[in-house]
Amino acid sequence: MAAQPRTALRHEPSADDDAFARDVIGGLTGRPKRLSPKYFYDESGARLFEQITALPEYYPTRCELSILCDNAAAIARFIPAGAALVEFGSGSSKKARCLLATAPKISAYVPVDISSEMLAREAQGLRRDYPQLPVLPVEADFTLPFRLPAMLAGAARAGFFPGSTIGNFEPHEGCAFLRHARAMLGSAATLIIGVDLVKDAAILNAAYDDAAGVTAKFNLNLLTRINRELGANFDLTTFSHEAFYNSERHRIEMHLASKKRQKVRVAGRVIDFRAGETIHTENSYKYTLESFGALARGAGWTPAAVWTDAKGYFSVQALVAQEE
Ligand code: AVI
Repeated sequence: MAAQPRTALRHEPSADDDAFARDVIGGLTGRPKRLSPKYFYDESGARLFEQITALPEYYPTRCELSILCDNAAAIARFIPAGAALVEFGSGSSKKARCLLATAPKISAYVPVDISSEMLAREAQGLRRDYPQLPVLPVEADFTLPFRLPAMLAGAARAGFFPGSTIGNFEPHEGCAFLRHARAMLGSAATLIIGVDLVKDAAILNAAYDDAAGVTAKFNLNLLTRINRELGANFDLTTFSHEAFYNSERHRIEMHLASKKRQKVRVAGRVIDFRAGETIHTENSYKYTLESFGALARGAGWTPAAVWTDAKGYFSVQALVAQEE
């Protein structure tokens, strides 16, 4: 399941809590132990992720913004005239603004996000800055099927999926997401997507294990969240952040490693850790232009154009829907 950077809602007990408890217990009693990266983004996690995007070592956000701004006119040419722009996991809509500023033919902007607070705040700002543009927010988990506003019936649609969030999906899940986006956007659609690229391992390792320790805090915050929401007793000083590039699987792996043999209570269960045992918390897949092209083709899209930064670290790609 992909991570979804977002602003968290105030915590109130809900059916989601049961799902969280079930997922955490299932993940910690499995072998190897794992937790879904979607749980990184409580209020503190969302704040820490914002800090990560500004770190000197974390190149993806800076590279993608500069690609979008430097090539906005060329990218906008792939958005069909009169199309609605649907952004999956819109967050602050900062990146979409590059496109909105240069693509006057967009008929509506449809930010899709799980956080209603974030959606309401950003929609207000966008309506102020683009008074002619209908902004139609949709509160939804974009990884699951959801309905587009009825107003869009019959309109051409272009998707926007920046941030290389596709990299947090397992490749088969990424393929399923691209298929679902293709079905939702229709046969005349374009998808503008940010994809992080394979590169020197030292650059990747630094991006996910920064000198200031912000990514370590982001990773460890998952244990703080489990302590708070599931009454667990993780001692954070006994776990360490590990991040490394797995060159065989083309992915950064993040783990939390237990520094000693210990028992931890979680939601009424006792979980045993061996010294050095890890909880696998995230994968961030990196693609080549060829490997991502193959994934896209297999999901019903044809790669039509690619833009990269000068160092070739990151790509923004235009995909067009294949004929049925
Ligand atoms: C949200 N996602 C694309 C980030 C990434 O680079 O995989 C999440 C992240 N994890 C650690 N640093 C950033």
